[in-house]
Amino acid sequence: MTFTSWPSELAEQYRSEGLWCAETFDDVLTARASDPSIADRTAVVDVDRSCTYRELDLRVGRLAAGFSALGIEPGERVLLQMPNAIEFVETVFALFRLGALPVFGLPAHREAELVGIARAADVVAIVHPRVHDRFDHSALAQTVADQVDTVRRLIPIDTLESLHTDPCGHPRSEPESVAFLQLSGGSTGVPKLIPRTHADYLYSVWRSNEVCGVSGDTVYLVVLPVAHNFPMSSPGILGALYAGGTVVLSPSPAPSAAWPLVESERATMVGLVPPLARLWTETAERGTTQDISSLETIQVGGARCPDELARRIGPALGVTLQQVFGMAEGLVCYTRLDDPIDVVTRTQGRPMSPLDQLRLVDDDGAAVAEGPGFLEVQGPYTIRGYWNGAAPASFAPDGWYRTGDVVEITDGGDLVVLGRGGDRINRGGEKVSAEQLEEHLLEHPAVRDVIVVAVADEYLGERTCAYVIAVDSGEPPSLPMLRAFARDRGLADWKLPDSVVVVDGFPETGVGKVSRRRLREILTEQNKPRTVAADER
Ligand code: OOB
Repeated sequence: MTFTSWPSELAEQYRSEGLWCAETFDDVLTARASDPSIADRTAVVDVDRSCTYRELDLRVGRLAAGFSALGIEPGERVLLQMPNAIEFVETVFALFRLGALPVFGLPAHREAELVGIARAADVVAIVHPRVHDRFDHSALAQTVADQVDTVRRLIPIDTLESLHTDPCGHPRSEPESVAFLQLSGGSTGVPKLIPRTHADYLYSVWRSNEVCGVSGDTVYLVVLPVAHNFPMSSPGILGALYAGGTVVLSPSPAPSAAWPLVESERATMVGLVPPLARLWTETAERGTTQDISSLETIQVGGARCPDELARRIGPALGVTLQQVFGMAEGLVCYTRLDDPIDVVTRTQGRPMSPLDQLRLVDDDGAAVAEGPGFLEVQGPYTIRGYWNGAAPASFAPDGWYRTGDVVEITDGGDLVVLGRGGDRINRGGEKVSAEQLEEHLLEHPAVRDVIVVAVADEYLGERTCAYVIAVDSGEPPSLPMLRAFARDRGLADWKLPDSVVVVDGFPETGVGKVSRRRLREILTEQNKPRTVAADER
């Protein structure tokens, strides 16, 4: 079983109430490109070029035919590792047209992640840059292909143009079939791939547009990695394209790169993670000559936005702040654009759909009347299982998704995200699995045992700290040593430990063997009042 569908009564309700429609992403592009009032508007802009809806549609047709000529079949999976540029949008829509499934890797992923993803999804091809940010992605793609038998084709981005050929017919995808695979943040061993259908994802896109006020006049700027669920669909590039607006792709989130694009393209909306929101706010507070007055809404999500920062964003940047608490598995909560300032600065908003159902449970899964509690959810765009049934414990026996987030719900129905139980560290929006990092560090010859926990960080919110018990002899493990080791094992940079503390032993609880999870909790608790030194920066 690759995909777990919704219970039939719920699916029927979502259809009959008009949430799931008989439309695919390819239908949307075709419709916009053949609408005379939209066809010649700019659909996508990057630093090199731009294209209209009509041009995008034509190029997508030619690329889809090219992928087909390469032997890529409907239903097959293609791993994308693509930076923020127009080719990403063209490739995704070409795969939709063909009925093949994009799998959304990130440019920062390295061998450990990509091999895991390629295997779990049985990908047949990888689309990759040759070199990006001084890193050799061709060599990386080749390493992945050497280890994963299903990979038949490596497609460097600069060869996409040469694949273009005369469009040919492709069978239309079923609206309720899987459109693509997203990645779950902080995956361990086998990556958790998230199958999203056209119908469920399109609903989340158009409902996001309603909540976020997206229209044909919206110019949506992408500064986060475009393949991430937040800039993809909340309301993201798909929202802007659905509405007939314009997508602007910035290669970097730094004000020095992104603000000139805001000025030249008159961008109206952007999604940021909290550390970036802080950087943008501080840069604006110091004063800028760049004209960013076209910006109307700044969304902040991916990690908890500190209240103090939330209060400064609007005044500093002359925008309305919208907090977004979402997950690639589904549920997205937004503060509303007309919410009182208190709600906008102190909460992470409320579910976008009236048919989202939330419940709070305790450690044992029992319902708690009053929060805080672990959030569980089911709804019209929240998955019921990972691809191939991976990590079944992430779903309750009745199919609700266990988010792992500890939240409180205010009297007004807004969520306040308090943190997570367990093993995931949220490094300014980038998720790190403590378990995965521990597995890698345990392979180091100088490490006898290790527990990875989150420690508070002023800028990132959280960062990683590895508590290490060293082997008896030899040089004790140091931070540079362990970072280099983890990097060589193919971990993405953001997952390398930020600090290391060598300890003689782990806390005793007096009840015999303690689980790694419990140890993480104890060490996290011990950590709270002080910050750990030994930082590389
Ligand atoms: C977004 O998606 P993912 O899949 O990378 O991460 C989801 C997790 C949530 O379960 C939560 O732990 C954390 O990220 N998170 C937040 C948050 N937004 C996400 N924690 C506190 N406050 C927030 N505002 O991160 C994502 C997907 C769609 C839209 C926005 C973010």
